[in-house]
Amino acid sequence: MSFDYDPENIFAKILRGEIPNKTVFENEHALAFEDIAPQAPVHVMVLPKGPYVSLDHFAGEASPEEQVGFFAAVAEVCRILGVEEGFRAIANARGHAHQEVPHFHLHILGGRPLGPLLT
Ligand code: D5M
Repeated sequence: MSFDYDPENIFAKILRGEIPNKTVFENEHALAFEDIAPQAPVHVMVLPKGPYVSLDHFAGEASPEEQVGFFAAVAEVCRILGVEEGFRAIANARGHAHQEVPHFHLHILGGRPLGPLLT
């Protein structure tokens, strides 16, 4: 599988500061911000700063430092969000999963009972 990153995707523009966002957390590895159309009381995107299209791209090609840094940021975001009672992390990839933005991101959803995971 080859991955072709589009540097003009909307999350790339957010990372470059060209589009505003409601930041929850940022460090050298990751940015987390509120989803523009939240589907739960807590709905935050967490994305690595590197140019990765999808979870399989990130997991296959990001360095160990980028991967550890990203998942450490996810843990910090969960702490900030206060989702002790539970949350769901979703990564959509490509057409069958309706990925809208081709920069890898995790949706963190919570703040209420979410019900069973449906396909
Ligand atoms: O979902 C992409 C998600 O990104 C979707 O829930 C809307 C959100 N989105 C799109 N544009 C913005 C901006 N500008 N700010 C915040 N959130 C945004 P996926 O289908 O996983 O690619």
